[in-house]
Amino acid sequence: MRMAIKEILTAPDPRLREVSKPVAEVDDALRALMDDMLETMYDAPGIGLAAIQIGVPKRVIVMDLAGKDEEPEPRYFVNPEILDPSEEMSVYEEGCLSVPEFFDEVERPAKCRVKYLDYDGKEQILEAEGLLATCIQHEMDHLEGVLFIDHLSRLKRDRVLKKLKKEQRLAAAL
Ligand code: GNR
Ligand code: NI
Repeated sequence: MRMAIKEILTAPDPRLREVSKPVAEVDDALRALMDDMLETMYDAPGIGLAAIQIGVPKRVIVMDLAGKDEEPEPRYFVNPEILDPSEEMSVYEEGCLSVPEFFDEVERPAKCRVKYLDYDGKEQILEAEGLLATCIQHEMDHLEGVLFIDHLSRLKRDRVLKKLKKEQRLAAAL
């Protein structure tokens, strides 16, 4: 399997605000996209990646929550849907590869179920809690054009976006 590391888009790139489209079929071309996404995510490194983060507006997510001394545990989610989010909430310190070098706490449902198609196009339902539940919801947000900073106060969000814009301006001037 030939894989490629793709460029990860960073805020405020308008493509990150697109709503991603459902996938019609899990075929070899889609599996090649998922392979590239996984390699890009490992290279970054990150624990999850939505296709729109490499500029592809399809409802596809990859994830691996294994620690660095553990066996890799790649997960693939096509057309994911969240079912039964818990009333119980939990708070995690989140980061995002599309919002580099910024971390803050976000509150989300502590548990949920996810219905999706796997790497082979087979329907699956997964019970998620802890970091897995948080990460899936973070990635689902990307499919709707939402970033974790959208869950913060306007003041914090604007401050982060302003800093990123300035950094991009300086980088472009090199
Ligand atoms: O690598 C990532 N770490 C992370 C930490 C806490 C909550 C969510 C995440 S996802 C993030 C990678 C990313 O930006 N996925 O969209
Ligand atoms: Ni993200």
